[in-house]
Amino acid sequence: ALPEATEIELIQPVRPIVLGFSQLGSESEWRMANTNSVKEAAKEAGIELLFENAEQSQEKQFEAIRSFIKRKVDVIAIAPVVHSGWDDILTEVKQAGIPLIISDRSVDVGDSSLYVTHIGADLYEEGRKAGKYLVDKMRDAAETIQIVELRGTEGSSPSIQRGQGFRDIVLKQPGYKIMASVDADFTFERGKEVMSTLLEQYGGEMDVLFAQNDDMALGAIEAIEEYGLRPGVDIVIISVDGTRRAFMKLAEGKINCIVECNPLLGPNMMQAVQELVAGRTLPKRIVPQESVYTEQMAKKEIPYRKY
Ligand code: GYE
Repeated sequence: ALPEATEIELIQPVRPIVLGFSQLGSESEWRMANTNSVKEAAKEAGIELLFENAEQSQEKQFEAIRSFIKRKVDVIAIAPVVHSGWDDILTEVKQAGIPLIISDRSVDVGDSSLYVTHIGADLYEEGRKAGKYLVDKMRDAAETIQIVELRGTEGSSPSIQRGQGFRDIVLKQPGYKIMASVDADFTFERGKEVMSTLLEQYGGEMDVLFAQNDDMALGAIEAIEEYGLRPGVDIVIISVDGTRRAFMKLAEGKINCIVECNPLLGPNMMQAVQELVAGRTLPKRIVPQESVYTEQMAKKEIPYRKY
């Protein structure tokens, strides 16, 4: 016998949730881990993911978001390349009635109802943690401590907020001086290039390098070694992220401190997507757990690093 109408309905597959995700680029190992985490978590949750890589262009992110609106996705998520300039496009999303998740970096918008939730690390606190490590390490230093900073992408929230957090700790102390602060785009190549130039300029005068991510720190380590100085010894190095590769340098004593920033945001994002589709409300801010690691802790931690 033919099944009843209601039974036919029951065996129809449910339409999967569709998520459009505008990723800002692929500049660093952190970013690759973040992308993989989102892709894997979507697969696991049975969510259909439309993934667009904007290659560091806000304009490309606008295009991706507009294409998601056109395709009437259920939820949009963005990892915004820069901090400002989002009001108009997010208003378009809101008018289309699509809930929006901000992932990783924050946005500076006049109306916070333009997004539902922001899932990502406390980037300002990361800068403060880096500063606190330095102040503790240098507590017995007699002379002025000369710092160089490698900044990430210009105008990006991690660069602005890590830089601010770091300054809010170290510049409150007597005897700290930031002698140079230069953009190096969160990449290995630029980190190496900029550090070489700074070494030519300042030579052995610098005591500390604060690299706003691991890729730049790893590039800078090569530059320091080529220049004939010992990273981690002649120049104290503090970095942010906590990639496996950076942990190896931490274990070797070539990096002195890593402030962890967790890129594995995929599972949190998928959970948020499912809850939004189910009509639930979410907290405005979701922050993953993060630690600070020093040389002594590095070897023990390496086998557990997931990125
Ligand atoms: O620290 C860096 C990446 O936005 C927190 O972006 C992220 C940062 C991360 O390129 O490695």
